[in-house]
Amino acid sequence: MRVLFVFHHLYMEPLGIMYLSSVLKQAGHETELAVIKEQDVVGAAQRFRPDVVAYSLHSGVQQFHLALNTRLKKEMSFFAAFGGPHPTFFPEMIRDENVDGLCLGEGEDALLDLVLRLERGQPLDNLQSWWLRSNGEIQRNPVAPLIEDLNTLPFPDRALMRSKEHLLRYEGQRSVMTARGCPYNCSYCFNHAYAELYHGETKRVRRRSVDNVIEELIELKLDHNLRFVYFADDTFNMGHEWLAEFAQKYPKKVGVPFLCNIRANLVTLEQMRLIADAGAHSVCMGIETGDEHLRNVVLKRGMRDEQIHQAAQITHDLGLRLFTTNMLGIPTGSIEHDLETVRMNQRIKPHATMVALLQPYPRTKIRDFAESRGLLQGTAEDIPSSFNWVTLIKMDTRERRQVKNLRHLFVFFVQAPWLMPAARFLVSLPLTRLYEVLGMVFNGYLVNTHIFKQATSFKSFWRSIRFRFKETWPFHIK
Ligand code: B12
Ligand code: SF4
Repeated sequence: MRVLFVFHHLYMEPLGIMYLSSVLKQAGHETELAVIKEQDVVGAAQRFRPDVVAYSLHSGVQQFHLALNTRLKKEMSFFAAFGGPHPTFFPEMIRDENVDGLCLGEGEDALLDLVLRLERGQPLDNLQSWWLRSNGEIQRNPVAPLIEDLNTLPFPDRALMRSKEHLLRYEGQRSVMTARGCPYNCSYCFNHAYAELYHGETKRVRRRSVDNVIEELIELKLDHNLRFVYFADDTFNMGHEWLAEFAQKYPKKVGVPFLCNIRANLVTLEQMRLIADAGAHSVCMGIETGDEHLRNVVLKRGMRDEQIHQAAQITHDLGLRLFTTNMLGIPTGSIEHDLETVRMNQRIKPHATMVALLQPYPRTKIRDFAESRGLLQGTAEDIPSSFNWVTLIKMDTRERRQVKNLRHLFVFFVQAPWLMPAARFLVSLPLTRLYEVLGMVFNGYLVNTHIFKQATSFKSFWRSIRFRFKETWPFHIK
């Protein structure tokens, strides 16, 4: 069978579809990838003649995917399969009459089962994890259990990306996941909703063995121009024994600098030393908000100010680069709370920051919270493709301008605290577009050079700026 994956926009390697592609190829099927923002997807599909078109999407890009699918359906006949975070948390999208089926949750076994049934011409009854449309009826099947042993999975299909390398943001960087899942329940994140979907039946966090991870990395080192690794695990700093073994093997067998995500409340000097000894170059730590009440009561982060300060201090002491993630426009918060987030970053001195406006994604607790307080506007269909600029949290015009401006100026206030006395004035000016460009250029520079260890060349700088701008371009069918 021929399966065409469709993805909206490349930035880092899309590990989800790369895993799906590997599983299909292992079973003898053919796969291809078409990227909406870069390619004529209709032409690519006409050339490849897929039996299945597999769309992978997050919330915000669904309308475009549905329109593209309708267009493709007019040109050729295929099974239209949808999966990824949006269909998982908003399966109501099956109402679109051109969606043949959508997969909730993990997709490896589910997609393989579907393709096998289609190949054999068997009926699609009781296909676990799928909502299917047949003869105008919707069949809703329960999710299959999560894959317990991740070592049984083949490595992600890097060959799928071979002709698309130039579309990724960073040259020589590979994404790798050592684990799936996170034990925390932050109200804005998909993890608690995922646990509900699986009714707590499978272990929430599953981690590959160190040897299995190292084997993948050795392959990457041999076959690809591996210069930097991004461990995309939700929370990397878990499991002392695992980290100790990793710290012992990674430097000898791989020895390439990496970035990983950490949670401040789990940080200890001993554990961070293991991560540093393994060869980490940078760590990404979620601050989200400088206000402890908002952080713990509204966002359910379970993390005190003191823990954040200590974790940052340890990171600096070990010579690691610190990257923080932050959110503005949190429901029931105000510009004062957002300025507190700036102040916290000033105190802990990150090398670069990432700032987004809080986006209440479908099935998240923060969405219910915002709705119950009358702070939600629009529906799941109104979510924009990126949460960095537009949010469905209700604000008046003045507040919205302040929050957007602060988002763009955040990096300047953090790196140059002497600007703070002018902060309230600067964020009130109608200069959003100018701030956006300035912030994008300055923060892009800091992220590239400090966090992802890219050369300070004009080429690498231009490549990343081009990506940031491209993310904001509207979709169109070529
Ligand atoms: C790494 C990451 C990124 C990276 C790279 C994303 C990429 N292009 O791959 C970066 C930092 C660029 C990023 C950006 C964004 N991300 Co992101 N990201 C993640 C993260 C942490 C890991 C993704 C991953 O590789 N997962 C591992 C793979 C194995 O899982 P998967 O992708 O879900 O795929 C599995 C299933 O979903 C399913 N599946 C997927 N597609 C399909 C298709 C079919 C047909 C089938 C059958 C099954 C199927 O099978 C796969 C294998 O089991 C996830 C959280 C998470 N842990 O998943 C958030 C997450 C996906 N991101 C999210 C968001 C919102 C974004 C942004 C929109 C944020 C923004 N800046 O505006 C952007 C999107 C920009 C873009 N162009 O992609 C949300 C999505 C929420 C939602 N309801 O849609 C998530 C869930 C985090 C969260 N907030 O809860 N992200
Ligand atoms: S710690 Fe990170 S990945 Fe885990 S639930 Fe919270 S936001 Fe999600």
